[in-house]
Amino acid sequence: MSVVGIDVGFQNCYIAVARSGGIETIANEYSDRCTPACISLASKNRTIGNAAKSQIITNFKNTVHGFKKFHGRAFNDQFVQGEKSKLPYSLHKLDNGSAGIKVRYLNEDKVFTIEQMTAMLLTKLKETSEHALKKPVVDCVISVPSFFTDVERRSLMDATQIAGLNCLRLINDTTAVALAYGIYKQDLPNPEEKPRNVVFVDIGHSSYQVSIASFNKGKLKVLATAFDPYLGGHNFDEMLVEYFCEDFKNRFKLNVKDNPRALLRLYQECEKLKKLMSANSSDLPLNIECFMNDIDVHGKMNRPQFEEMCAHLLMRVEAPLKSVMEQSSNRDEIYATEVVGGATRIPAIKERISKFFGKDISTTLNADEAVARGCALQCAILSPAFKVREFSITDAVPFPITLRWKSPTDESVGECEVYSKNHAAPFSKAITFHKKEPFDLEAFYSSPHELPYPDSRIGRFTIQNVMPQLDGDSSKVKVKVRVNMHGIFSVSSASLIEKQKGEAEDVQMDTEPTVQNEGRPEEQVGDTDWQNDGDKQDQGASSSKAKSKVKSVDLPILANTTRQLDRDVLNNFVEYEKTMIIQDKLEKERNDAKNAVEEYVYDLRDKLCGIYERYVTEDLLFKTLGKNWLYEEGEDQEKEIYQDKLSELKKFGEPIEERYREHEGRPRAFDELGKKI
Ligand code: ATP
Ligand code: K
Ligand code: MG
Repeated sequence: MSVVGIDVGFQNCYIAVARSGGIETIANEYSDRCTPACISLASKNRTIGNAAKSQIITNFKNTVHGFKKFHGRAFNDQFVQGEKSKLPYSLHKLDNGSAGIKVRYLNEDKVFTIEQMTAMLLTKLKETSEHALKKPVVDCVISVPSFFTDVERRSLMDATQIAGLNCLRLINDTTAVALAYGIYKQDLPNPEEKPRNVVFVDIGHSSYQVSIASFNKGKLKVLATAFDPYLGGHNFDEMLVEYFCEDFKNRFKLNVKDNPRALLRLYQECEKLKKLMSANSSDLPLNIECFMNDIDVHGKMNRPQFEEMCAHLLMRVEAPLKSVMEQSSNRDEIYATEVVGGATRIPAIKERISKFFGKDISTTLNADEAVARGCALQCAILSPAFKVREFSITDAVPFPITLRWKSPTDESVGECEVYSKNHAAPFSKAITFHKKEPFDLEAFYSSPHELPYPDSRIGRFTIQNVMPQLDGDSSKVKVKVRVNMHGIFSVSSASLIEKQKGEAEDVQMDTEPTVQNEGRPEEQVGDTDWQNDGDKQDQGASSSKAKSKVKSVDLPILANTTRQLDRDVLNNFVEYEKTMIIQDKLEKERNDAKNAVEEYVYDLRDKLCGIYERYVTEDLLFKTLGKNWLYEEGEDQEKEIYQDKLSELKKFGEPIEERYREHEGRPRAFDELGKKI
């Protein structure tokens, strides 16, 4: 079983794996531990990660990046519409209303769903980890922003399935960081002692997350979370880009915004400049050669000026910190503030955070890799194949969840907040209803105004096959709901408790439903959403009512969750991803075959003019190869053609090589012989 943790960032992805020596982050084929969240589609294949990033400008319409926050979003969503005009590639409205991405792939116009795009990225990360571990990778833990709602989480889970991964847990970014922080700490307070409270801050390229967690030996509990989903390093790049667009318009009469390529280049240069400013407070140059209309542009910027124009962004650093402290009652007892995420390297951001807490911030964790490491640690904990220190993780529900019930005939409607804000998660609850007929449960987020998502509905769950008792009374229906390991809400099971003849009446009419905490669901590997744990229900029911024999019958549940991908559609995507993987593999083999010809030709040409010179009378190579075969007819051929060409060339080259070897070997053989005699 593989033990892999993946941080799927808006801009940067990291992979950590568990090996016998511990957790380590691994590098891709470019010896880079960061894999850009970037996919480039082309006429013969797709490239993903570093190779795709280098296509951002040259193949801008078909090079897709910055799509993570479109998960679970409708095309008409305000956020999507707002971003749309800023993207170099096109968004497209899918039949189900979701936002898709339109690109040119294999010489055809093609629309991919966001799930498919993330799956492509995951395929790449899977391959990188398989290469490092030298075995197939299926099981993994993946990070997710703590503010992602159910729809977004389900969408990400679908992406993992398309990529052929079995995601054991979607873990919140800051919770993964908390785990990476706590698990190695030897000096955590004992279970009965006052816990140690630590604030975790992660500011990435697209968003800002904060959490406060309390630690005791062997456990961590997230007390509260807060966020600004729309504040990250990207906003700071944008300010610089705006500034230079204006500057270049004035000084060079250039309209950068009309030229997507130039704009993308400017973004890249501004990001570099932003990073340089983190280490330098003096004037720094920005020079781009042949920027637009063959004009070289140059400008400059310094840190104070940058901070001034980003003042409105910097002002937003405080709110989530304030919120997280207000939500937890331990505001005076913060042991440390640990910061991660690339954007926390901006000095003014660091200053704001430490000013808020009135003390220095800690940077003991690796700002780029802590999330991935935490994911790998969580995977190791969940894996039966790996021995790790016992460590229990209790996360918090970010948005309160309400359940509303109604029957099709009777008018009675009721509702109850089943998960309050910061309620422990994962967590199961049993709710008892008294019903005579099937009924609907509607789950939704209780406070839409604090939701960073436009739709507060989670889903409708119909409890089917409910019937009255033989005597006409309402039946007792026990419904189990839970927030699972991924932070996703579900109605996990329902059962009808049948009253046995002649038994004491314990079902009352018109009683209010009762909610009972069941606590932590077992952290089982491969925890499926809709599995029916009816057996456990049976036991629970009979043990709690020892004297009256009750029989319970499992009831089917019809789940209709918001924006859920159809199973058939998902299966098609799984197959299509496999097809694309094969296509990429074939294209790679074709290219390798072409490169082999090229390499052989160059090598032989070199030698024909050098060491082989006296073994050939005429330049046969050109006869064999044709003058510029590789650049003309041989420019774009099937793999087999290249392989044939290589054999043909070798038939010509190898005898020459042999003659050369034979000749070169001869004097030495005599020498040796001579010595012996
Ligand atoms: P998200 O967490 O929002 O999904 P991410 O995980 O991909 O995004 P990170 O890798 O944590 O993001 O951070 C990337 C951001 O950090 C980029 O905006 C990058 O420019 C910025 N960054 C990295 N190094 C520095 C630096 N030295 N100074 C300023 N900004 C930096
Ligand atoms: K990251
Ligand atoms: Mg991140």
